[in-house]
Amino acid sequence: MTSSAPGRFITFEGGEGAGKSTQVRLLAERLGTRGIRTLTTREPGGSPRAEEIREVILSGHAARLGPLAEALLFAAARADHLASTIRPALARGDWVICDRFADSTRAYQGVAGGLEEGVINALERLVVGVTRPDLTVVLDLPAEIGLRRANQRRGEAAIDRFESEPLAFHKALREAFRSIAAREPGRCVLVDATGTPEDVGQAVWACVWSRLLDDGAGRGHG
Ligand code: Z5A
Repeated sequence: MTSSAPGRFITFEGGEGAGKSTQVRLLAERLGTRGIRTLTTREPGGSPRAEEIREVILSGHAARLGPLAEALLFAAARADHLASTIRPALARGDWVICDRFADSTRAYQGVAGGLEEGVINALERLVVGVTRPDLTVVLDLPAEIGLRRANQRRGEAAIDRFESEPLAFHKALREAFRSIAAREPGRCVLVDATGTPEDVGQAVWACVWSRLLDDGAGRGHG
């Protein structure tokens, strides 16, 4: 379940406004103070070509093609992101911290969007291959709170493709992420995201420490 490259690969997952971008930044700062070189990135996007695909998806134009075509676009963006950004960074020994990754396809296009699990599995095998995260932090938050946070942050800007889905969709997403975390406890950790950014950051750090840094004698390494 770990990537084959020397760096470490950490992903953050969760519903809208769960605080993923905030926690990606806080974790990178914290690892930086320990002298660990990090690369922060996001999906969809994270490479110039994948960012172009991101624009198409989030504009909502791809939605009318249906869930399979939308999932294929996410997969195309991910393939380029992995080839251009993630795998080279891991090969250099950097720690890669990614805001969303393959579990988002599983939750959004699969569970909440209705795309068959077999299709999602096949795409994941094809695109992700062995470059699976060493650790996935699932930020868990009631959908209503996450949407409120996302709305406050957006202000007057236009609502995007997924934010415009009904509350039931966002509730299904939360359950999807919770069930992914429960199914893969070796890779995933569920973190309560209702506290302050600092509280959540502390909980995230405790997971990263125990899963990836603790050498067993309390000194840590990396
Ligand atoms: N998607 C998909 O369908 N399939 C896929 O395979 C992939 C993605 C990879 C990308 O949108 C969309 O693509 C996404 C899923 C779909 N759905 N949507 N929309 P995006 O990248 O534009 O947005 P996002 O990934 O959903 O993130 P977000 O909703 O923008 O929020 P966030 O990164 O989780 O949270 P944040 O930006 O850190 O915080 C949001 C606000 O809350 C902000 O004002 C913060 O200051 C505040 N905040 C953060 N933490 C806290 C705490 N702890 N307390 C209070 N306030 C907080």
